[in-house]
Amino acid sequence: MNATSDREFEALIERSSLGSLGARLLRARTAPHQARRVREQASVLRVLITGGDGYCGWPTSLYLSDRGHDVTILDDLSRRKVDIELGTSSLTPIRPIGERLEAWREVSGREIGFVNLNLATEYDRLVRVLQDLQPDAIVHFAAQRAAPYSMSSEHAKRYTVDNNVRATHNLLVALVDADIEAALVHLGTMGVYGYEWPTPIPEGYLPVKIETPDGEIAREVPHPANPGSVYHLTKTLDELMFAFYAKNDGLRITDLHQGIVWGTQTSQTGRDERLINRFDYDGDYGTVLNRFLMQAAIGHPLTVYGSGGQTRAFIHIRDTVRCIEIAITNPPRAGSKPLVLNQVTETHRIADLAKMIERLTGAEIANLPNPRREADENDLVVRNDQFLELGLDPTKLSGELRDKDELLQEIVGIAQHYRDRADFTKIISRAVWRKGMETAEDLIIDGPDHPLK
Ligand code: USQ
Repeated sequence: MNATSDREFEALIERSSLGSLGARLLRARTAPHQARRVREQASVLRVLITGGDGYCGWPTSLYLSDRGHDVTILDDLSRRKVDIELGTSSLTPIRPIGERLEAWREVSGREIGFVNLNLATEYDRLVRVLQDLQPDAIVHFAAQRAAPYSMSSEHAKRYTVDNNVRATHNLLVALVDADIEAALVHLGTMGVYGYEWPTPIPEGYLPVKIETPDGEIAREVPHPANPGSVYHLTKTLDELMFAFYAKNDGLRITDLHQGIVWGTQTSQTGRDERLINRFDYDGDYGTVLNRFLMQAAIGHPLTVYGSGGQTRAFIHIRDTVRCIEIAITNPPRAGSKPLVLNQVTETHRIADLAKMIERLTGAEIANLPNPRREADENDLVVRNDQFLELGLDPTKLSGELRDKDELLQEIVGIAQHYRDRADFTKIISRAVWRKGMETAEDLIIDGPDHPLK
């Protein structure tokens, strides 16, 4: 069969709108590599999303499905199990994965496939899934992603390394084993660079000059890795594995060095309450800006660690999902080194974010002992030219005041709506970077006398 004939091409588009049914038909009738070329021309990709039940993975799965891609989620639902371990849960009521997918089918008319699989331990099944699915792109979110959790105990340190490193390595080996040419897009982190660098942080690679007996030579080397937690350490180990498999096996890999994500809803997750995204506010998994907005919503002081002079990179969840589509549709060529894109849109000092929310909501600010080992003050300037050149139009806090307030108020509103679900004893982080470091006491004890109850 001529895979690129007009008839086949039109038939592909027709089938792809049928979601996974169309994908199955296509698989049955076309050789995998021919089929991939046809789909790439149609810009309709078959995408496997590992970790597609999580905070970034779920909205990305819906966004890509909404954009016409044929999406399958692969997830072991471990994020839900960690909630049980920690005795906490998302502030927003997230539905079981089966209900989420059924709701999406009802709302959009599109199907998303689901495979319950642990990447770190179920290698043989993984190979079979890849052979069966023949994905064009794989978005690899699946990881234990909380820095405080990764530092909270010996168990958590070992779990984070065992789980994250084995998952990534198994995926790389399986891609080679199953002879899959898919573009692999990995959710890495800005934290691999550390947060201090004397010039703007480049995108993955650093030009260097080396003195040799024959004179100076110029090279480009991977940016020095400088992880600040066991979780961030796993992402630096991922980088080395990517460099090796790109060089040795020609895998096409994009590593996204993402900043701190904020926000909850995208236009897809907002369509039905059963599609709502996670909202983590607890001391381990809640990230700083979402935590501050939730704290403001329930009348809790904003938990600034130390002076708040830490500067970090940020991105809104709506930009995350857009960046992923840009990345899967612009992969590097086989034989290239991994493409690194800094997935950030702006940087802010933590104290400035707290002041911004104080002005907006009247919340109090509490400067608490910092449970982490990190610089009290740092400057951070990050290059993100590649995403801007590829068409990203960022959603920024540093934009017009009105837009900024609307974005922040939307999240405060969601947190207020679900505030009865909050467990006030889970807000203060108990994870410390070294034994003996101080943590704060609970600032507000929930109970019948609390003014918001
Ligand atoms: N912080 C506070 N108060 C809080 C929580 C955090 O002052 O209540 C401070 C922390 O000390 C830190 C900064 O805010 O200086 C960021 O902390 P975070 O918990 O928001 O983010 P982090 O632990 O760095 O990790 C998060 C995600 C991780 C991702 C990373 C991107 O959990 O998966 O990789 O952001 S980045 O930070 O750019 O490395």
